[in-house]
Amino acid sequence: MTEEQKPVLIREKIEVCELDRVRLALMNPQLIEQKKEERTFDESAKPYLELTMKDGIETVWDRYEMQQPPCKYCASGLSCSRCAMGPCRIIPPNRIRGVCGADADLIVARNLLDTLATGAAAHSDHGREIVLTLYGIGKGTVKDYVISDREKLVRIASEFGVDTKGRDEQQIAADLGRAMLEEFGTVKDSLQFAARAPSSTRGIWANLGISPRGIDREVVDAMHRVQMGVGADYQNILLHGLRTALSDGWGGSMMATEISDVLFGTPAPNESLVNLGVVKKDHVNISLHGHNPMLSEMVVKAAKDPEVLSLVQGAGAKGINLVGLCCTGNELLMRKGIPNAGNHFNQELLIATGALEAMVVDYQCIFPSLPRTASCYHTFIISTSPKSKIPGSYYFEFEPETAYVTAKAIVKMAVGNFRNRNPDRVFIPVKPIKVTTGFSVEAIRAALGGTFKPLIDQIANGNIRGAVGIVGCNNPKVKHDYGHVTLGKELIKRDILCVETGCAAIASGKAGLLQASAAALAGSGLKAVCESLGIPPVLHMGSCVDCSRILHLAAELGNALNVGIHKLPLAGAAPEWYSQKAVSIGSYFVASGVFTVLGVMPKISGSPPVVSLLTEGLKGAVNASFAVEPDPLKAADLIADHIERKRTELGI
Ligand code: SF4
Ligand code: MSK
Repeated sequence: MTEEQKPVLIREKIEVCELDRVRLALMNPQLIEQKKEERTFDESAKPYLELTMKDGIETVWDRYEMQQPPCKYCASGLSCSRCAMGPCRIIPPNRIRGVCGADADLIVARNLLDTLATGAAAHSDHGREIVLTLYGIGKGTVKDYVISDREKLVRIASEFGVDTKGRDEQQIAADLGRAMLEEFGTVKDSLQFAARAPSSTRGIWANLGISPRGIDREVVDAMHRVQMGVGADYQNILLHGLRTALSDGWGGSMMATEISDVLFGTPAPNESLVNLGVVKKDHVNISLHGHNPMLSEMVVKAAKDPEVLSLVQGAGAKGINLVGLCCTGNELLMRKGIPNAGNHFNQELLIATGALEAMVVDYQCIFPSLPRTASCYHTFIISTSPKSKIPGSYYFEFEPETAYVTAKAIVKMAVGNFRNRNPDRVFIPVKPIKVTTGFSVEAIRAALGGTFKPLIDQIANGNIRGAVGIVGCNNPKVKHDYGHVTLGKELIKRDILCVETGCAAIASGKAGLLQASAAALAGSGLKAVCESLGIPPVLHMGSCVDCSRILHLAAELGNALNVGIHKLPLAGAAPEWYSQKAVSIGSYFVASGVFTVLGVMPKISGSPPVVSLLTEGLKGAVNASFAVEPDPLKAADLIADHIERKRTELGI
């Protein structure tokens, strides 16, 4: 779009009816107090929860209550509406097959593969958009972005066999971009980044026939298998789920991570702030929410534009305060030190500060209800992706070719909205918490003196018993942030290093675990290591796609010891997951050999054979499995036992 173009309002402006608010408003202070404590573990969220309950402003917790009790067939994976002969439900003793003849195991497995493929597609499509931008830079069609990490560009180009000698950045970007785009539909037998995995891990994949091939192919193959009349063997369906997940972890997500580093800079340790207290009373506040850093990076640039700054002065504000949310927020926090207002369940509460001029979103994890929440305030919801149009939002079509002009128009619109703010409704009673973030694989290696040997030595001598990737979202089935924080605290106490991404990492930040001083909460071995390096015991490794950094780190450790990933004292955990993307992440962790504990039961309990395959049977295939444990203290026991078993097997 050009600068003259105006945003389009998607459908009509949403107005929340007063009656609706009166209906939802809670008058009983004791009930409000009780619900506030039941709903969240995040101290900064509590005053806002109280406010929204008093004012009848609907939040995710209210909608969750409205949905109770859930359909037990759907909850256990036993309903299917895949074709027009249905919908069907498995209700023993009489209804034990759908109209087509599918039994409980098949229906559950198909539903799970569908879920997983959705998540893998979301991550990988995000990755493709980042790579397309790199390619556009190379071809000269994208001019608003630059290569920020040339060394990494050259390193990855070499990995992809792209000639780098004597060639400029643009030429390398074009060839690397093209080579990566071809990964989505490659006819090769395996994705390039999968070569990073230890040979023993790759051997396991090859033996099982799950080496990840073209990313689009695996997702299309998954969609084909769940069509009525194709896959009828639940085991075969789930095996392809592992392959699809691997194409995300070692393909789409890894490309998203690596090329985001090339374009926007490889994260290095930096200090910032988190929680809802990052909003500033006297500034124009703009939140950046979603997953893809392309738009948000450009908004950061546009917020410094002299023309925009003169408008800010004219509006009577002291400046522009950009704050991140969810994973777009993680990307900005890791690379730019932009403060982060919170994770998934902070998105509605951020609007209740009354001081947010605009919430700018790209895609994924954005509640469709945000315009309803915003209609109770002056906040604009600004959507930007043709894939993620939201009724009641203002829409600017974002394209890499015109990124700066669009970002500037968005920031100007937010600045113009400052005058509509009602000062009497501004509510910022909380103080932000300090965090240290930016632990990319490169940054960890650098902190260790250029090699992973010191980390391996500390694991071998037992100061660090092992490492756990804690990842994933918030889910109203779990008290907000309780699962993440409790598990993290319990593990570091047992000398287990935590590496975190996504909403888990932000939860830890809000709880003070991303500070070097949190080493005091760790066991004596981990504490000594953290203090000598000046690092927190919980390392922030980025956004959801950056779970690929955790895979990469695991691969580096496996390669250094010349063992498969499954031999290492590692584990994964997703204590509060909700998203299809989390199903893909958990599955590529397990398929790569990492035991993974889920805090929320997937919709599979309707099929004991599927449950048994995922929690036991997979051990015989990929040497790792899932466990489900809602209590984070018990989950810590499972993880610690697993890590000790792996240590014994390694003879350390
Ligand atoms: Fe029913 Fe089979 Fe159609 Fe599913 S695919 S809706 S089980 S007939
Ligand atoms: S934002 S996928 S709620 S981690 Fe990545 Fe958070 Fe989960 Fe979205």
